[in-house]
Amino acid sequence: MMKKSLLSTLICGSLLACSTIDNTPEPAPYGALPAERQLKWHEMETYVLIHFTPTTFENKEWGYGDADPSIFNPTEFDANQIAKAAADGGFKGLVLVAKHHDGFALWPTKTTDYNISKSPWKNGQGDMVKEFEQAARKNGLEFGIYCSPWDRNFPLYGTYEYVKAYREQLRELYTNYGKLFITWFDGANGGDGYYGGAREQRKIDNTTYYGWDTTWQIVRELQPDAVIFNDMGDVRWVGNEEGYAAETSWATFNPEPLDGNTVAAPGSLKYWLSPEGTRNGDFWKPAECDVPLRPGWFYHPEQDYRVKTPEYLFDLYFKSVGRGGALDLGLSPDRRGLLHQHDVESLAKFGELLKATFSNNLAKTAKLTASNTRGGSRKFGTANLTDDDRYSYWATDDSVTKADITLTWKEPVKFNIVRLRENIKLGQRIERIAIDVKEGNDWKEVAQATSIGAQRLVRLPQHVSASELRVRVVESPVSITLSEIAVFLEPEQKPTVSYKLVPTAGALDRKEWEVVAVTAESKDASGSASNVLDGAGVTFWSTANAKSGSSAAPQSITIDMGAVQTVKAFTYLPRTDSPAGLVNRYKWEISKDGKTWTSAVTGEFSNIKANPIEQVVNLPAPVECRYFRFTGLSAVEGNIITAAELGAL
Ligand code: FUL
Repeated sequence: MMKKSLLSTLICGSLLACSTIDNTPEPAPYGALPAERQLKWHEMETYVLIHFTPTTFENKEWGYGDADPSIFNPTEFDANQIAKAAADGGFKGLVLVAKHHDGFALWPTKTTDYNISKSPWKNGQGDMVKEFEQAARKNGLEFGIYCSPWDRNFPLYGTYEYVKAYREQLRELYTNYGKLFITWFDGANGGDGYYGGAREQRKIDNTTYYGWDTTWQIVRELQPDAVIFNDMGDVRWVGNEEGYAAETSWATFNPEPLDGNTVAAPGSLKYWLSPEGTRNGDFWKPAECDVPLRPGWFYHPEQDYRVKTPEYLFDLYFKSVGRGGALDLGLSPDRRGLLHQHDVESLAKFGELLKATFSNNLAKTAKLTASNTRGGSRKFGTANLTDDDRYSYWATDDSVTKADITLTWKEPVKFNIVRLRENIKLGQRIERIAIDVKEGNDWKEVAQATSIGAQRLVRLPQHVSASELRVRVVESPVSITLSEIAVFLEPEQKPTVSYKLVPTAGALDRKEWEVVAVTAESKDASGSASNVLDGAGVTFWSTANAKSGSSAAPQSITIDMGAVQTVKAFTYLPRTDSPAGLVNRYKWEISKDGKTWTSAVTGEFSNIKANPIEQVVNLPAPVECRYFRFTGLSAVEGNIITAAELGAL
């Protein structure tokens, strides 16, 4: 060290360039750090996830694995229309579900006959993975692949033979479709399926069955730059399918096994810790916030009017990307093989909103002053905060863990968004910040935020006009290394309209309806059967009983609609506060007189645990009835039955 500084003094004495030599050392990194592939993933921020398989043609969310490949015949399929709509929405990547739980491969794989070559599409000569890859690249999008570990078609699912075939599928996918930015591994696993005609339930131990360490070596070997989406991989599931992280959301995360288990595994960990992550956790595992543009991941014609609005998507952007995660938006081509016009329009307007908001960074016209700059050095000066480089940064001295930056404009500016980024190559350091604006001679605090990391968007509820703005780092365990302060004005703040406010088209009026029988109901009013008709959504019928013992599935509830009606579909709204008692297998029976009953429909509510949205069950043909009896045959958890609302269309 001594020698080095002596040397620089000597050089300084003799050369004019001495003022550019700056020996101020970089701060030491803090905690778990992101890998290069994770840095690239953070920079992307948003991408889409496409579900399109025979399941689309069955109007289901999870194919059972028994659909005849002949139904997969999209007559107007155009990957470019889909990729372009995503690009217009400002998305940076496209992830294709190359194989979903139904086991149908969208590429001509050698590992199973249940694949695209058996479909009439392009006379069995097509490769849909290739078409999506090419369309993505043509539209400037990175490409990624989801290949479901669970396979409800494969005859030998549950044995090692399947694991071998699955690994081979990954090899094919990671070899033939260029560079991937993400490999997506779902947590849903095991259960009922066709399995080559066995039609049975197969349980696997998801902590050991897939041999993830060996399986993921294939990603590292063939796609070293791709992140692995999975709680045990590089990017964690945020723990819900509604697209938001917690208000405080750390990029570091320690997956914890469920009580009674010794190891955490995909689909079997304390996922309720995922929205927030783990402060000072051992692994850099930022959150991916996945959410479909419509209620379901697959296309259903009855959801054509339930497409999320551009304003709703914009709000989700703040709750995902703005909390240091990424937004993964599900798109579902319809049976033509195109995105519905409503989806295209919503994406385009969302893209316009992003552009109109984030293209003019007002911080670039401000003068920035820092209360402390590391070593008084330019290298760590405030100019780094507005240069659009995520890794050049303003830093403080090691002893300084509280500091502020003031932005001053010659004239007052109007804004409502402040974007902050840390140089995450040095870890997630800052604990908490506050934002003040100058009113007259006084500072007024307008916001506080935690967990800055790769990106934190602070969105003020109202436009603010000020010529001075201050960002105060209130708490940090180590010196501060902030790479960006940006300030934006959201053009027009519209109320966030949720698709959830749009009632399901054709819902029958329930004013005259009455619960006339129930096999069991909770003794507490909170679990009363009448809750299924109260329209509240949050209250529910439950067969759980703390005192007298719960009543196990199956359980039924009978409703009198007051008069004979024509019904074309029944609806079940699940509770959303807990997975206990969420029905996954159901039966609906109907009657005209309440005495003679016939079966109307039986089936499965797929994916209800991860995505507890209203389930619409279309009947094979419209029926005339006055009474219906709903039976919850089994539940995803808890062996009780619950229902928040029951209805009919
Ligand atoms: C879930 C799956 O079970 C859904 O079907 C969907 O693919 C979603 C993205 O992940 O867990």
